[in-house]
Amino acid sequence: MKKIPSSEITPEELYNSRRKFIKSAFKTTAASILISSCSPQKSTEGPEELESSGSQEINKSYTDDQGSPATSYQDIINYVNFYEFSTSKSHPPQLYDNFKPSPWTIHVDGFVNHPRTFDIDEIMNLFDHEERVYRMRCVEGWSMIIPWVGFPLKKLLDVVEPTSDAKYVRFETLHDPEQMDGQHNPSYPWPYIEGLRMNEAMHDLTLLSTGIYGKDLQPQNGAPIRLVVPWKYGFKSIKSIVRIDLVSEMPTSLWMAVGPTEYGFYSNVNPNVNHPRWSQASEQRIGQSGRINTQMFNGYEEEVAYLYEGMNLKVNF
Ligand SMILES: Nc1nc2c(c(=O)[nH]1)N[C@H]1C(S)=C(S)[C@@H](COP(=O)(O)O)O[C@H]1N2
Ligand SMILES: [Mo]
Repeated sequence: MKKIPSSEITPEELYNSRRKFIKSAFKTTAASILISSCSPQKSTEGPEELESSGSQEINKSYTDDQGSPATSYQDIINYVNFYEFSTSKSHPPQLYDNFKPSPWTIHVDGFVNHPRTFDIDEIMNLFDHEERVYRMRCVEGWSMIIPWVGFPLKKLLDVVEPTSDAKYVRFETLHDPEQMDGQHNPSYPWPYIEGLRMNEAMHDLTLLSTGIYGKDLQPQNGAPIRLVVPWKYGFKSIKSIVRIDLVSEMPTSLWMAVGPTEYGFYSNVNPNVNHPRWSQASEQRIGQSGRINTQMFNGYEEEVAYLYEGMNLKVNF
């Protein structure tokens, strides 16, 4: 048995301790299959190949809460939106040559009792990581099912203790054009910003993720840590976070700034509210042919609809 390949950027020792830690937090059979499965080790830089029979087994054992199988690891790492690197969805591995996801810190500040700077390794050890298989629906009309490794954002917020003035959470991606070449593109007001209302941020479905399929996040998926909000369009799930601020006013996200008539703050997946330039009624599941119907709140209506009671979802898009 070869061991699971580490991400190229993580020192072996740290990698092993992370894996040990994550392994101990796993509860499902699927997770233990993954941990003990064979996958090829690649010596070169770049996305790992998982075209083995082992990965097929992995894929089969991962299903979302509706029984749909997870998207292949290959598709998840090769079909991405990460404008800090490129506006194209397929990224050549050299794009990440200058990107350093380690060392990495996240500053958490604003209306909190205990402002704090977390080192990424501290985060790996402070919070029990678990696996969550979520649907991910991009506003462009495609979707995936992704087995995340992560922990509820609430756990981190509980540590810093938001005060009663905190109404929203504002997230910020690394801004360093030396590391992320796409940030030389002047069409976007870098850094990438996203936000959640307090009760959205505290919802149990809302994750901070550090891995996919049991491996550390690849740069293109938002290494070393990114947000995952499965009932909202994918762009809310901000990648490579360096700051989290508890604020009193609704943050202006990058997409709100770029296209205020096309992208709202809430951006809940809603098949009845079309994008001004295309329908949101259906979606293409990556790796499958044809289109499937898009579900209200991306299929998480039972869990999250109460957050928006009394709100006009067509106006507050
Ligand atoms: N910082 C940052 N976060 C980002 C993006 C981005 O360009 N920059 N793209 C978003 C979009 S549009 C989507 S659909 C998801 C895609 O996540 P994935 O590529 O890991 O599937 O990331 C979101 N997070
Ligand atoms: Mo997206």
